[in-house]
Amino acid sequence: MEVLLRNRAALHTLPATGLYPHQWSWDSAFTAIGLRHVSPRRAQQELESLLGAQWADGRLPQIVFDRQRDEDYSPGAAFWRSEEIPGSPAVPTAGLVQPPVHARAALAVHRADEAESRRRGFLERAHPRLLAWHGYLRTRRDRGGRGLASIVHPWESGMDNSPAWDGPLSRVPDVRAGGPGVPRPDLRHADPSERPSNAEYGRYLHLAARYRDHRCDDADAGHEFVCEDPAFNALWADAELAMAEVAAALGGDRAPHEARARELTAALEPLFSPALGTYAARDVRTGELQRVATVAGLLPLLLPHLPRAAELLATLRGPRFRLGTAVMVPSHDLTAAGFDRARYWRGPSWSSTTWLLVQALRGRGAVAEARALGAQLRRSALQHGFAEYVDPIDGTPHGTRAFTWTAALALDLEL
Ligand code: 9WN
Repeated sequence: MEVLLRNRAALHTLPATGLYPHQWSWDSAFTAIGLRHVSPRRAQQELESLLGAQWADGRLPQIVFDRQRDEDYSPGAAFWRSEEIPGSPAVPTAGLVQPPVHARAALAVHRADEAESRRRGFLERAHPRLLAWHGYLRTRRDRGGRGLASIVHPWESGMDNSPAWDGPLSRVPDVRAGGPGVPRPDLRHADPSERPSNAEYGRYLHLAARYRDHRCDDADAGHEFVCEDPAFNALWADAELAMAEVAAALGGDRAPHEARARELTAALEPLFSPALGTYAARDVRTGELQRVATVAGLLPLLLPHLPRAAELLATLRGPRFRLGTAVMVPSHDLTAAGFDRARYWRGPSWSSTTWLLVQALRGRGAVAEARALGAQLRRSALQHGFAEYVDPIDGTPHGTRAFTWTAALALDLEL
């Protein structure tokens, strides 16, 4: 609660003061899920401020920038120059997106106080924007032509340096080649051994610059990074199920959203890897499935009609992820050679993915495991000052502290 107040800025909440001085897309959704218990109105405003930065094509941006803090994070507003791109909103934003968890958050916020939501017309105003957001994914991001959304940058997965991106990223030029180093204001606030490397940043910046230089129009056939991410698409399918509830609450038709969720669930099927026992990311440019088990490949467990639920549960409980015996669920396969217990998305456990797995376990009737994992997340959050991520084996905290979504999701699990 204190963390949520401390990180508050205008109508939204910063992921963390210092390291992340702007508004992030999926962070705001997770923040709203916690905030609704404290102030349903503030939770509505958290989402409304993000929805207010929607582009004309429907995309919800990865970051909404505070111009006053442009020196404090890279790449910022001066890099993206979104105001020069047709269809961008009045506020400066990044052109990329993040996972579509917003409809699920909007539904939770509405249900927290339906009278307040109706009084402010929250759901009526959010509904067309959420429809347009999902419409953007459907019409502009099906780069593989198989009914799934593609991401065009690792940042869009929300799991930036996940080993799932090592293969596709190896084919991306590094902006550092022959040029100056990359700006790393993040390293003023974080230990370099816990952040993505300069080699990764060189490629991240190349991809972001190329996307920007093509006016973020999703029509660049030569873009070097185009991937289907199982988590991004599972979260979209889950968001369609939330949209069915939103539509019903507004007296509309839930059926098209339920059908869409079923289609997305079926479209995920070719991403299942029997060898890994998880879904895996597909590089759309080469057609290859990435042979790495990450927590992203477990998130389809959120979907009720998933044909692979039994296999995913077995993997989650098995040696790769050790649900119940590791302190927390890791972001990467514990048995993999590249598993790194401290570096960002290459091993540590995050509260966002842990919270999502708690929801998935609950949805599948694994109530005791859901309760135990949720309790562990809360204990760890309180004990370590709401750390950004923790060592999944011994619980050592890493990254920044007073991290907003850790506080928000721990609060949600308490109530
Ligand atoms: C780039 C804000 C964001 C999260 C992401 C997390 C991290 C940014 C960064 O921080 O990414 O978007 O600078 O590393 O990976 O999930 O939304 O908390």
